[in-house]
Amino acid sequence: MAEGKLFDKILIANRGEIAVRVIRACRELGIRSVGVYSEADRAALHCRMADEAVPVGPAPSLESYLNMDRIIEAAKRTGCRAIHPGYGFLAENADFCRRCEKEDIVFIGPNSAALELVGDKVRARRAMEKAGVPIIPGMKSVAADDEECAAQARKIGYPVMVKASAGGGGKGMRIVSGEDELRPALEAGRREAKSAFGDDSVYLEKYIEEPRHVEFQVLADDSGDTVHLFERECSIQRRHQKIVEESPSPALDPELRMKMGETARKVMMAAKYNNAGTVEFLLDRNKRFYFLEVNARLQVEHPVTEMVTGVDLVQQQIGMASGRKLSLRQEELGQRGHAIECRIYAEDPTNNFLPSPGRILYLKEPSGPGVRHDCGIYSGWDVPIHYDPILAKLIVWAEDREAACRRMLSALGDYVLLGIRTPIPFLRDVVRHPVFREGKATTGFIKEHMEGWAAEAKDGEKRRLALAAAAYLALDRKPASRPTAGAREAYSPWKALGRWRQGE
Ligand code: MV4
Repeated sequence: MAEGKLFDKILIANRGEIAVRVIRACRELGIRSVGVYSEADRAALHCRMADEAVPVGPAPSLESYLNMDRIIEAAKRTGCRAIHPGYGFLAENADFCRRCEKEDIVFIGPNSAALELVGDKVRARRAMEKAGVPIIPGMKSVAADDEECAAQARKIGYPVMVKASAGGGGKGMRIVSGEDELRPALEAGRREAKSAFGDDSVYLEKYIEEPRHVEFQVLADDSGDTVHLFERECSIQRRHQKIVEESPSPALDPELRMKMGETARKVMMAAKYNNAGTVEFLLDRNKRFYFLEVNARLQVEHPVTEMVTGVDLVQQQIGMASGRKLSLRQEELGQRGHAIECRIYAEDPTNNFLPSPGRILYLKEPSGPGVRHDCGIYSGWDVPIHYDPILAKLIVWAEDREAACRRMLSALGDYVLLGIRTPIPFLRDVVRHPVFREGKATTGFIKEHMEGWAAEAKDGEKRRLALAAAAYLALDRKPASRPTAGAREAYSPWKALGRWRQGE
């Protein structure tokens, strides 16, 4: 990235670990950062790390992080010429993007027309088919009436899937295995889509059984120069929430990777897309791939791409948004080693992954060679209930996949977070699972192989947590002292921790 002056100051319209991630990129580029916070986030880590922080309203996100007027006003008041939206909140909101364009504030993301096109799944499918991109067989316009759907479904062949045109994230989706199920599925899909997106348009696609989810990272500058930064495998999901991601995907060989990468570039060029974005594909059993959708934002799992390509995606986003041309060339990009990310949510894996807000009593972050912890919390802070429960991400890099799995297990074993429940013990069992370990997991993995986990793990987990809690409280309160001669062997917190690490 040469030439072109960067912004002096950027407002980050987000919170938590992603706000912290963007602040770091700003610092490294010599750009001042302005954070925003709701009343529940006064003491949040991102506020403490930003050069300045501005209040934007009460705790509910509709009144703060989603409040476009307050965010734009905050940018103007603090002299920011650009806004980074992170992920979630306003990141894929075409109205917000357009408001920024009108106010002469640079939205660090794609242009509003591209955002609009990829946000409309049916329109995107048509555009991609026209561009010669393989799409899932199915309808090219929204369903008019149930009769037409029944005819279409027969033509596509059961099983089919009802999908919301405004959709994403699995909302409004229904699997239909035969004609008798079609009407109720359409009805349910429409109802769910209406309440989630305010738009009840649905359409039908052929249902792909047990697909893998493989996505490609793309960067495109304002002149249309477009490169891909290879793939991320994101098949380990629970109810459409990703849990573990990695790069490279164990399902691709060099030839397929090249084909999919070229297709991803074609998708973005057809959408006249700029800045950073992701092209999602489904990969079926026979390794045929289909375009699914475009994620028009920096994604939660972007670090695995950064670790294997050595490219800082947030710095690239900022550079391109300030008008710089891409200096990366496709032929010079490659993947080195293997990276895995585990998401640390405030959720209780022993209790149906219910949210687990509360005070962080103790946090010991894992570290060591090839270990990265993208974190939005600190010890003593209260995790609010109002937002997405993601607290942090643990990312490891190693020379190959097996070494990365071992490094992840070691780091998860070192990770101590007390006060709230987290899925750390669940994540360890995912990474230890032979199906995952062989790289054979599909999107059905959690349901098929981890369903009974809570019942089996509950007591053991409680004991282990109690052990770790006792050990750390003892460490915190009692500085190590030399045992007096003849005294009975004292309780050793370190030994207790050793047992915790071994997963006893
Ligand atoms: C599908 C599919 C099977 N066949 N479409 C889920 C989220 C949404 N973005 C698309 N999704 C799917 N679409 C057809 N025609 C299966 C899924 C799916 C899935 C996709 C990616 C990752 C995890 C998933 C879990 C369940 C279902």
